[in-house]
Amino acid sequence: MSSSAQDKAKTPETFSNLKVKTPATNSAGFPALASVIGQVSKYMNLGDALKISRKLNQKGGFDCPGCAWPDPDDERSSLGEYCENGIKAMAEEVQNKTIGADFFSQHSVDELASWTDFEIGKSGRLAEPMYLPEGATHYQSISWDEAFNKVSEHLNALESPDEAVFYTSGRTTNEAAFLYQLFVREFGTANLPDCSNMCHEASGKALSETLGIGKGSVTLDDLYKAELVLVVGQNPGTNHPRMLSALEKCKKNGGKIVSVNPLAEAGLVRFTDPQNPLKMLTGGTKLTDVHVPVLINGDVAFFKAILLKLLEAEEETGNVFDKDFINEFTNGYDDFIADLKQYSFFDCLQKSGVTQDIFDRVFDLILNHDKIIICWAMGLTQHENAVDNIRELVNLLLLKGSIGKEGAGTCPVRGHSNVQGDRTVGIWESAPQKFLDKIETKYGFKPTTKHGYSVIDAIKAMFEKKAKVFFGLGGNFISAVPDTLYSAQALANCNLTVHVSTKLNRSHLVTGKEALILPCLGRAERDYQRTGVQIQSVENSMGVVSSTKGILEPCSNKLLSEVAVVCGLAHATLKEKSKINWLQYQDDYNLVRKDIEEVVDGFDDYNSRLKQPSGFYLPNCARIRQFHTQTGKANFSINKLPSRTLKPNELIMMTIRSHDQFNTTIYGLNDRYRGVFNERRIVFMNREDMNSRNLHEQQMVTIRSEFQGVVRKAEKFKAIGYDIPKGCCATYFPEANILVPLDSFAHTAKTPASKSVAVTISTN
Ligand SMILES: Nc1nc2c(c(=O)[nH]1)N[C@H]1C(S)=C(S)[C@@H](COP(=O)(O)OP(=O)(O)OC[C@H]3O[C@@H](n4cnc5c(=O)[nH]c(N)nc54)[C@H](O)[C@@H]3O)O[C@H]1N2
Ligand SMILES: Nc1nc2c(c(=O)[nH]1)N[C@H]1C(S)=C(S)[C@@H](COP(=O)(O)OP(=O)(O)OC[C@H]3O[C@@H](n4cnc5c(=O)[nH]c(N)nc54)[C@H](O)[C@@H]3O)O[C@H]1N2
Ligand SMILES: [Mo]
Repeated sequence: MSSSAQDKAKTPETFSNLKVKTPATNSAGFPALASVIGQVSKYMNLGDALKISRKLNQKGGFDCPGCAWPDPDDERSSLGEYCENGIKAMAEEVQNKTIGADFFSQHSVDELASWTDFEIGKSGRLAEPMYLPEGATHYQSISWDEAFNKVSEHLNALESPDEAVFYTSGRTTNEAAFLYQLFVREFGTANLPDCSNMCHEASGKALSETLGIGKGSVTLDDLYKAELVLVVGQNPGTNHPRMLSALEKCKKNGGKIVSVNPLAEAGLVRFTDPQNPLKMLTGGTKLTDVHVPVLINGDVAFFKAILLKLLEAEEETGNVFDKDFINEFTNGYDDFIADLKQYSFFDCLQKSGVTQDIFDRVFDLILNHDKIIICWAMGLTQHENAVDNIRELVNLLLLKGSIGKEGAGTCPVRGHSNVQGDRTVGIWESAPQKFLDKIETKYGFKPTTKHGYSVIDAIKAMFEKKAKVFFGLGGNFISAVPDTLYSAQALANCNLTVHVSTKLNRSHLVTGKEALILPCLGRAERDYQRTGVQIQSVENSMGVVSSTKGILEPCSNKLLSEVAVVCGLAHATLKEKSKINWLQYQDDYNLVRKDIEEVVDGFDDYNSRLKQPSGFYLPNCARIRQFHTQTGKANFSINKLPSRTLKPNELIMMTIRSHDQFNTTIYGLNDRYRGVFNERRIVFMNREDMNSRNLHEQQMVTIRSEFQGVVRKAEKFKAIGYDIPKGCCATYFPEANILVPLDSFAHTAKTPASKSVAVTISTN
């Protein structure tokens, strides 16, 4: 009998040879180069590796699929604006092995599901479309035409278009994303959940409400010029390595850096630029001036304590707040101050877990500087009160007038390389009416105004059989989403699950009754179409749109570009009902960009401006102190301290990334900076918490989370003593997703609260 969807969704509980060393205090440098060379030599051929390292993130080159950190506008390093994890991302994509019909006939779906994520990822690039018929044990090959027809049959057989779910991961380019949402809307639904729902949705919500734009306000140049940068809930040394060069530049210009994080992440302590040979020998730059080891979810408490002391200083001296800015540009100041006064400084400080001494040092820096930038990522967005976390930071910036001026502002650091662009061009389950109206005007059909499913809603709908077809444009849905076992059942309940992918992943193995894998070109590959080789475009974390062009030959001649997949699917599904000539777009992507220009604001002269070597900036109202909120001003907000209380034996757990992974893609088994080697099933614990539970180093434990009366269990994790605040612990994503309750999410944003899971840890 074949194993259940739930068994296949779980990461296998196998162990290698765990080694634990002292965590690093320096990032990049020689070990980073060694790691890159190791990765490249194992999985890529050398010619490709050299071509890639010269073109990665270069003007006229291709955009690194690693992260959304921007490239410098002016000079770029001759070695390539590469970083260790960028090269690892490429090595993963440009593997010299491919898999097709032979591979799938040798390995059943059950067998593949018993492999670790690391092994699954290393099997090679997907080389041809594959189909899993109902009841079959193995995938078999299928032609593209048949595959499109299968999807079309299922979609057209639904009682309502709302019974289909169309997921997007954030690597999809603007061109493919725009066409995809257009197809979905013409098909008749707004069920467009995306990885952003699990990522920066809370930032988008908080920033739209307070500043009138769901994106950050700063440019790279602002970062260089900031007097003070707060890096809150983010681990750039691993997840945005190129950000460290920008922070180094800021320091050289006299800027100060504070990190607010339960962990003293190595990348933020000291940085050795791998592109600077002299620095490699002299040991690099100390980056962080003050590290604040806040408790998990202690950020509102910490920043409220700062706000209270600022208010006290303002009341004494009258020169702390930027009153001109507050009067002219903001709304809600009096209510905000009245609310703030109800809180006690000592209570807030105590709840943040930060000592008075560290508090004082950070407070002095904030008090004495006006050009402040706050950067943040998942440490703030993946909590139930995530929107409050971010609004409280905005309150601080507003008091200091640190918005819309040089060297100051908001900097939510995005994850996937085009997650921001996908939203800009319409991947949005609750798109604004203005956008829908423009679609109607341009194409002559009326898009539904009903809001579609976000990720969490989509999982529930599939579980309840209200949604019956799942289509994923990129990503690895089952491993990325919370509540693995529930979500596995949700996918298994579907009639059809389809994934457009570059690489095999667990989502191909946890299927509906039937399943399809549609293999597509990766970023690095040349995209040949009827009018020649196509370029595409992406938007980085700071709102710069630039081109990306593949340079390697495709790894198989049976791959389609994502644009071609969407066009083929739309053509097959909508047929003569469609108002759109779908196939023209795949011949010439300039036509897609012309349409985007007509429908989305800010893309004037898209095709010609895309030829500019560094791309172009999209308009950003907050950057110029225009606040497109309901009040027309920047809004102060009132945020409560989180009210959650833990039971006496509970710890609060965050699920984080190791240094050797890109989300659910596992590059290797090491987390070098944190000193962990050869293993991922570990839980980082405070040593006192280990002692009080009688746990010794590397003891095998079971982790349980209890939420609304339901207990979830993850077995076989090894406990490791680590410098993490008492009461807090950490595990890796995706191994621990089984513990994240589906119903624990950010209020109003629905971002799963995967950084605050209440757990117990025991030996049985
Ligand atoms: N190499 C590599 N690069 C990546 C990715 C990858 O997996 N690998 N993923 C990409 C994606 S999609 C994203 S979204 C980003 C993610 O980038 P990050 O957000 O940096 O990734 P996480 O590992 O989730 O780290 C969150 C950090 O927040 C801290 N933290 C957790 N809880 C709290 C809290 O309550 N308060 C505070 N102040 N800090 C907290 C953790 O200690 C950790 O340092 O990176 C992108 N870039
Ligand atoms: N517990 C916990 N859960 C989390 C998080 C967490 O911190 N903790 N982080 C969340 C976050 S921030 C995010 S963004 C999500 C990520 O969720 P996803 O975006 O769904 O996951 P990824 O692992 O990035 O997807 C990897 C897969 O994408 C495919 N792929 C790679 N490149 C391409 C391409 O160019 N085109 C296509 N079509 N496919 C491609 C490959 O097949 C690969 O297996 O996970 C979320 N889940
Ligand atoms: Mo993300």
